[in-house]
Amino acid sequence: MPPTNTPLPPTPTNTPIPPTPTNTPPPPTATPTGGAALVLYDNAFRNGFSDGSFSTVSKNACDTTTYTSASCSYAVATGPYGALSFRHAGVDTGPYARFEFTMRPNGQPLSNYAVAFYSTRGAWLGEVVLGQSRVVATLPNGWVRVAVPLSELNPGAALVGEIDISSTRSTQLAKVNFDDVRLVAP
Ligand SMILES: [Ca+2]
Repeated sequence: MPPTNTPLPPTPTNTPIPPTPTNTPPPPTATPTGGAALVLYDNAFRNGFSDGSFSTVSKNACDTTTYTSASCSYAVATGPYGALSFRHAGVDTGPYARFEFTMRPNGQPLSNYAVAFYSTRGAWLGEVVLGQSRVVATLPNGWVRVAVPLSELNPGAALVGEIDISSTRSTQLAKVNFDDVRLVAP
């Protein structure tokens, strides 16, 4: 009877040497997120926003004669209840605390204008008529910076499809300029 080959015991494999831990760099220091912003307009529409302005008498999407950031701003003269309107497929405003922009009202009261947010389905989310209390900075050359908390414009944090800076008047208004339109984090 032929001897049966007894199986060789398995050769122990060398267990791999654990890799020498390399010095991992310390995690980067967390920088405050204050001021993080989503720009809707600066010299052009940005970050997926497009121009849906309506009831305008004249407009210039890049007026180089005045601005708060080079090289231009948005100039618009509205007809009855006209608006500079920002359209988007759907913006989550959750990360942001306020909607702000610079404006050159050209001698008109800010109460001639209101800000309104609408959902992607066109549902009204919130509206604020502007006024001096909304001015957070007075800038050179007749410009002001205006800010409105999103708690007043989109309290339910719905996806936003339209943001209007609209005339509250049934009459034609003088030309105004807007620049640096953005959503800003706390
Ligand atoms: Ca600009």
